[in-house]
Amino acid sequence: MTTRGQAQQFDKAAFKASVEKHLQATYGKTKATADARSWYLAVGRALAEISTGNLLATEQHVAEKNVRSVNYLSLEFLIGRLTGNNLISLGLYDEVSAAVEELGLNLTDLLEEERDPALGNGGLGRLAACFMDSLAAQEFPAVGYGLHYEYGLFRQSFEDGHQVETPDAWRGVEGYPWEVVRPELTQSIGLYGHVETYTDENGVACRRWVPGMQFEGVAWDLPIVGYDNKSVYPLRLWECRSSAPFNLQRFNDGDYVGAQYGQLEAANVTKVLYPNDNHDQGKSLRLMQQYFHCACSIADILRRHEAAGNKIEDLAKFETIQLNDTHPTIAIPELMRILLDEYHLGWDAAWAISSKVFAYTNHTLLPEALETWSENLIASMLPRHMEIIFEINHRFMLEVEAKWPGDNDKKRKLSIIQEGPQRMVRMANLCVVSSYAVNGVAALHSELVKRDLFPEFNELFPGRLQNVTNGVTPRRWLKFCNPGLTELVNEKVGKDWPANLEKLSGLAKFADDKAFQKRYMAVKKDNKQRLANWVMENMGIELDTNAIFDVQIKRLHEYKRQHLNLLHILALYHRLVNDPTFDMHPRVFIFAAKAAPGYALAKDIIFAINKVAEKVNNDPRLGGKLKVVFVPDYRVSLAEIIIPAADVSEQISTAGFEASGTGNMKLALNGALTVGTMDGANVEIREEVGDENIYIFGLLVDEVQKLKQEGYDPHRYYNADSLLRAALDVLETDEFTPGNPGQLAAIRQNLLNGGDPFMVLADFADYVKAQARVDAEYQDQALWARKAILNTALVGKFSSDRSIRDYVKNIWKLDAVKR
Ligand code: 7GP
Ligand code: PLP
Repeated sequence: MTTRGQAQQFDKAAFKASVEKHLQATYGKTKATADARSWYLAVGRALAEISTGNLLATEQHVAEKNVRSVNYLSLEFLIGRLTGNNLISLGLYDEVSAAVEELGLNLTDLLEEERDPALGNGGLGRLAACFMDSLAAQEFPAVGYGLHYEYGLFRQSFEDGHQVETPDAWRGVEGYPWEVVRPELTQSIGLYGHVETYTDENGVACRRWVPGMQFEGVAWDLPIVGYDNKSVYPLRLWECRSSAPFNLQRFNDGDYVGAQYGQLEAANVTKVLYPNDNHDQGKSLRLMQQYFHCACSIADILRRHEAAGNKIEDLAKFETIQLNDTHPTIAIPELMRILLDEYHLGWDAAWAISSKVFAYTNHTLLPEALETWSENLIASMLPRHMEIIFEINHRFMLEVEAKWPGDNDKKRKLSIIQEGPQRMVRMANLCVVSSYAVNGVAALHSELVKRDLFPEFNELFPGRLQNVTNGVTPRRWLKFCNPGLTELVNEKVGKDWPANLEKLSGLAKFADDKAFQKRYMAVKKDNKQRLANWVMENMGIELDTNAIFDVQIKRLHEYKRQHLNLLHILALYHRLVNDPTFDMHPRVFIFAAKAAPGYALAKDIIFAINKVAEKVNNDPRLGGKLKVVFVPDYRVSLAEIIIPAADVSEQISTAGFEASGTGNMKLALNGALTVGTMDGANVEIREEVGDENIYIFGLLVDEVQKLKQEGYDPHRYYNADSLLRAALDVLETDEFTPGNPGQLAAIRQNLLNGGDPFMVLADFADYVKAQARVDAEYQDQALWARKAILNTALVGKFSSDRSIRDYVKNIWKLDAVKR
């Protein structure tokens, strides 16, 4: 990896001295007592000196320019390890590698010491991380706002095939070397209490919130280092602390225990990330997290605005706030509250500002993920916010009445308040009503948002509902994770593709070049060997790198259909054992996925895959043709090893359910061929790479919906297909759980008697056919190489740089600020 034009000035001697200083002064080790971890920490800290300097300088530069910026509010940022990536962005990879070598260390080994900051669940959090990277790379002024969870996403291990969760204290005892605390940015945040009316100095009656307790929000900044430039933007993570030894008011009221109870709660607010992906659990502590996040972030945005000498009336001119799904929705009534109660603006003036500040991204159509909060909960925790939400809704209902006079069904459907025995606040409705732009995350998804989720909103607010197709950062997801392919690409299209991914299209002309094909496949082979070594070292399973590496890595969810993949494996197993005429190219099925701790069926699927793996990996009848590996603890750093090694990418969600997917983009970029449904961004990947370079199968969105309406019957498929029957029925036996028949039966139950909610059986036959094509075409290595090369060449559209430019042009309207 080479240094580029904008690389930092690097003084090797000074850097080494800084590492040694931190080893001793910060981490209390001598060269004699230091272990690999303390060396990693010292190197990280020495590098952070550089990035922190640039962070503060960028902050000052942007403030002086007094330009418009975007504030990306997200409860999750799944950033992954920073050291390797920041070295690439700083342009110092080779220099630091050489410097640490002189200290007797190996950089690759040191990088392995870093624990992933797993401050997100999956796609939504990882997207936020790619977006921050692309904002910094293109120097669009931005601040990322999130939470400083003490525990990130749980760590996963397996005990007898079952998922076991343990807490993830990602900062370790020593703290994370890349973060810097910003005590001067501390915010005071209220909760509970009551609302009162008072008369101001002009004799006007006003409302104000008197919180029942106060928390402190402490800011930690992580540096988002711009690739090949000098800008570093903050990812600002708020940590909750208690502000006083105890709640004074309650203490004085004689409520001694209650006073300290508040203390205990403060410590809990940012303790742990909720481990749900595409699922809303509705716990009150989660609402507290959401409000704490929003209140700290809004206060910080207003602080910056005022410090620059700007008028509050001009807020929307200087700041836009992107809501990453509905999790930060409470920022809307929080800004309104401040404008009304603290700046004393009238409703119309406040709304004129607020309704031009917020934009909202929808990431899912799954009903169980659409957040609602009970009115009672909001009213007790945030009484003034509940009043404001009612007022927003009241005015909105007047608009609905004006558009559709007398249509109460429309009002019931669109209202922010869902009526019922327990009234609920629909956060998505609040977002759509209060934002100047709403977007879905892939073309198909955005169409479904308009057509199925919010058709009336689309009529009421023409143009508000838009699309921005997701993307991934080419720095982490090609340059950093796949050095072999990087070298090859550099040679063919030059070195500036990481900042201009469309340049990869220059590879297409080598797709039929035999020598290039050989080198491309040799890189793939090396990456497969690297993964095979990892699997051997960590799991003791031997993998043959001549086999097809078939990869499904993502959260475990019924809609993502890991169980469809499993049924295919069981079908292959059945045929290998029972059908002497059947043959196949050796294949390794690689899974990695965490299941939400409360999601029983997802855990059953993990258990089943692990049990099937135990059996097939040791069954001599299979002649080594079939291997199944469930790699534990899926996380960004594991994705970085698996993705470059993949031949086949499984993107097999039920059409209409995967909003976009981003794993699909990373895998295609690294030369894996997609086996996929016409869902999410698969549709656009197919458009880019061409139908002959992707394996599309299964029902289309409209077919799924029609089948559901007509009455879907899984038994129909079961009765008609003997291979499917064999694959399902073996789950009832003790084939994979000797002596314990029925341990895997829950999956079969769900698919047959549970109605098969995600139509696994309907897509099974077509899936098996697509897989047979994969098997046949892989055996023609030149043909396969051609297809893989074309995948790398033609997915330049899926750079998150392009996504960010789409946001900038169509929604945020920002100018870049070069340093
Ligand atoms: C995910 C979507 O499921 C995935 O399709 C998309 O690529 C990703 O967001 C980024 O847009 N959604 C979540 O991770 C999630 O938890 C519920 O959404 C709010
Ligand atoms: N989790 C991690 C660790 C990832 O790196 C990614 C994307 O690469 C995802 C989840 C999202 O995967 P998918 O888009 O397949 O759901």
